Amino acid sequence: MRLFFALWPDADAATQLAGVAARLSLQAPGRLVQPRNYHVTLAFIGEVAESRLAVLRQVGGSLHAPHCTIALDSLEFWPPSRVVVAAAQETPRSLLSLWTQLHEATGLPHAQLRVHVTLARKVAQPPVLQAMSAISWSATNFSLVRSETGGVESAYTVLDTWPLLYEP
Ligand code: 2AM
Repeated sequence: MRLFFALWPDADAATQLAGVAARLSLQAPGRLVQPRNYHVTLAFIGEVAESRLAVLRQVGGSLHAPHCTIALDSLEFWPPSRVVVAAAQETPRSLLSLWTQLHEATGLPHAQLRVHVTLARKVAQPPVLQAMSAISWSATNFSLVRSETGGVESAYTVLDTWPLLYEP
């Protein structure tokens, strides 16, 4: 099974992101991601045996980070992965802490965290991108998610969700 840890924007932020995506003029084979699939990947685990699931659930449940506001404020084309993303120019400290904990606990290499939501995939030609106003939401939980590829778009199933701590 193919797994990753991620967080989902709330409904209002997803609607605003869909509005930004709708204004992209993409050429084939570029295609928009369905708004219900918008997410911020925290750690991509990849293909693992089902027997590893229990360990990953334990990892998720053992982590502690405060909740935070995510502000996506930069529309970007990333040629290597052929995606258009709404990215955050500033990474919330608590998300960086969660990302670091996740990578240490799972033994994943520490690349660099660039908080983003992918809005379009298979984008071959650099699209004209407008500046975007910040789209923010309060991230209060994160999830372990199963990804099933094979359809036009991956199907995601949330397997478990854990809270980010409220610290007034
Ligand atoms: P994304 O976060 O930039 O959109 C589930 O497949 C999610 O994990 C996708 O959203 C995807 O990119 C991210 N992902 C897929 N393959 C990856 C890889 N090899 N390394 C890092 N992230 C990956």
